[in-house]
Amino acid sequence: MSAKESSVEVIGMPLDHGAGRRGVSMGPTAIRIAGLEAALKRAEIPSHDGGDIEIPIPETREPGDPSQRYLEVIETACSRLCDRVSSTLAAGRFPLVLGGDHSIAIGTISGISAHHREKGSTTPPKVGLLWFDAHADLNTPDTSPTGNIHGMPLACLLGKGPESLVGIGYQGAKIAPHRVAQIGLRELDPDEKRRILASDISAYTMEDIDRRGLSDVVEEALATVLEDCDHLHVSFDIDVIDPRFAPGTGTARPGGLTYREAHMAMEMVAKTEEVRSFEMVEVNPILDEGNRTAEVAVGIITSALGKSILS
Ligand SMILES: [Mn+2]
Repeated sequence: MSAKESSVEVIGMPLDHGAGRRGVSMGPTAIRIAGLEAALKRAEIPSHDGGDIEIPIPETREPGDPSQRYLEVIETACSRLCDRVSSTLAAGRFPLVLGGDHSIAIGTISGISAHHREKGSTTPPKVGLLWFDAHADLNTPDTSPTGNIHGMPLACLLGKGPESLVGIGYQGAKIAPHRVAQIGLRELDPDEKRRILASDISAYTMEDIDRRGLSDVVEEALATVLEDCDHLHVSFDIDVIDPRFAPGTGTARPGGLTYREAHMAMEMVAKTEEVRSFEMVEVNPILDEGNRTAEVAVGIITSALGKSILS
């Protein structure tokens, strides 16, 4: 079942408490204004916009512990998202989550995992994850240089991090490291490097992509995550794309994927017809030029959900 066959449920997650810079809470609006609904319609992908998850504004809250800033707000918001994602899947629909900063992946993937755990044979369930990102997002409060939780979601999902976040959906790891492939890495903290090397995560840096070519890397990553897999999720941090093409993001870093490379990767992902959910994160219209980063995001989403150039 691909996005074309099942109806897409758009879920806005305007959360920016996990990021160091404000404004990514306007990502869902920017992506809608960039024409998401019309683009899905043109690609003949049936969709329904379910609106946004309710989130308090940061001005009404204190950040709290500086090593895990805004933990409570993020926990509450991600628990709500978790419920929405699992009920969307239970209804046989395709969750398309619009962030928001990358901490929202804790909610999205916990929801996917909780849904499959109810009927699956393994814990964590057989959820494959493709993580497109310049960063590994594998920090924990004791290693994070900033205390910003958007640098920690993958660690939380693997079972390491603040207990309240590891406990969303159910207590414990939501995904197995050998079912995770990270693509586009180019800015890692020393502890993150050690964590990747000591784990079963498949990690592809920009150097790997430069040397081997992106299609080779994506093909290998897909083969890894699709092996004995019940659900493939794609988490797409817009900062994986080079800032020449997608400048509107809080942690922009030169040396990323080109516009065409990002599309080719999504086209390869779509061709598998195995993707069951997708999230787009870190689009920040305050840092953008016009709304061009959100426009790029719309193109990426429609490619991933099955719009090909000739078919
Ligand atoms: Mn990220």
